[in-house]
Amino acid sequence: MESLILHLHDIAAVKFGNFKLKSGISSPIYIDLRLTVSYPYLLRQISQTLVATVPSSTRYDVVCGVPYTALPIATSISVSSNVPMLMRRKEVKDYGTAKAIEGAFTPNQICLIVEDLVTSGASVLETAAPLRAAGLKVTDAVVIIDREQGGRENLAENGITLHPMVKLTELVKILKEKGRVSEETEKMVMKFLEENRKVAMPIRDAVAEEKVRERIPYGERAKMAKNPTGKRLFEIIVQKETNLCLAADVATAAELLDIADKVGPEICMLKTHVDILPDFTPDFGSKLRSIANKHKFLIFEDRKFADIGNTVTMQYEGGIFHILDWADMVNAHIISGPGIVDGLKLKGLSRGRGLLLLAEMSSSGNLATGDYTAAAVKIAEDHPDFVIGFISVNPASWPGGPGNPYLVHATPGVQLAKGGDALGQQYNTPYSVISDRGSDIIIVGRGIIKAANHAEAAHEYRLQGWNALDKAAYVAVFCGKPLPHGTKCGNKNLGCATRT
Ligand code: S5P
Repeated sequence: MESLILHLHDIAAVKFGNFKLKSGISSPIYIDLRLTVSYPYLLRQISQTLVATVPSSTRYDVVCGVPYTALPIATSISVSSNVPMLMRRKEVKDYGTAKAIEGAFTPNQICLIVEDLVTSGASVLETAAPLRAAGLKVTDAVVIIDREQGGRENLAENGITLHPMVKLTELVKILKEKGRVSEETEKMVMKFLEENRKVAMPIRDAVAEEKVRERIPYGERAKMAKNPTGKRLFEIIVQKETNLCLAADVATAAELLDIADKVGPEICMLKTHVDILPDFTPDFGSKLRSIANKHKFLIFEDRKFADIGNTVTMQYEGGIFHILDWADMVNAHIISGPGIVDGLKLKGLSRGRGLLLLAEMSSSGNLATGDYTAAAVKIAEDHPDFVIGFISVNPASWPGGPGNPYLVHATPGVQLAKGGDALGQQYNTPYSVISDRGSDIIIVGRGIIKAANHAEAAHEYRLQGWNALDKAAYVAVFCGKPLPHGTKCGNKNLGCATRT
């Protein structure tokens, strides 16, 4: 390993000086392992050392490199160890086969992730997510250099053991011992690493974190809900152990009903845009209702009403869609003022329907921020019998936090990796939405719709959304009684072996 490190220094893959990092901070050390592709002997040496770094007790059937730097390294491991390789696409194609993972594999095979440099572990997680969604098991990752900035801990939290070939502090020590860097440089680098040990960890606003942590279990919130649909939603989340809503944005009603039946067991809610279905027929509502009853999920027509109270009463009840007859809940903008809630309530309340208010939006440059969001909260709290919650994006950041516990938060713009589309949509991960941003429900559209296997993809999102819940805060739901913070609940989805 020592000779390998000296080689990396020889080719300037590890450099000392004063470098400006992507994050804006100045670093006395710079690592660029992309250079290794120009040195076949080095690539071979790296792959052999990496294979030896993984404990012999660790089993894996395939390897997958984190794009792009680790791709040639994974290829070299694959060729020299005769282990098949998979490739993860960074950009999933929106057409053709739309596969996130290229290569041949069978479900439940174990995939070892190969990475060049780990800081927070985020890129390893971004590669693990689509592998897991495709049915592979990801339990271990091997990396050339661990910067020791929280990556090991972050990955462990996500069920991945990190095997570093060398830690950055060890690497610097070796270079110092071999006379490649001065004592002064060594000290400077060590000081820099110490000071920046936590920079790459997600930094949460302490107040927001506290508010999220104080969240009350869904079971308790069901009891507080003043609207029957809101109550039922919390109950379904608890009973089915899912906080996933499918945004069923598909081409036809036939396709929608088919997906609803397949994905039904995984979701608490199914969201429709009924006006995009060219084959809509008057019996669509009753057909979807019977699937919803069979799998126990609620139907949310994402109608985004925005007009004055009188107009929305007609839009809700009439036209060709008769939304009021089949949708458990709808949503509305508050741009026209509180009269819109009164109008929808006039029709929906006696039928036990509920309403979500758009307090924030996921698209870039949207205007639902600050005072507008605060106004949505006020209107919701003025109508506790009808408004069941919000479409929101970051309720933990609101001045009052996520607010009244009987109100639910459902968040769109969710995919396994952060990013966006070409038309302004912005994506956050299930973990970030539920754990950092304090939401309750993840709304996932293309992340599931574009997957080769809808049910499998939905299952992966369900696990990610559910596991992101603050475990200690939710134990009471499952154990039937409040338990102290940090006590295990016995729920298998929350990582406990037996029910207590
Ligand atoms: O702010 C919003 C509000 C909604 S309801 N941003 C959104 O994306 N939505 C809806 O969520 C949107 O209409 C779509 O149906 C879904 C997101 O789909 P995806 O394919 O981007 O996951």
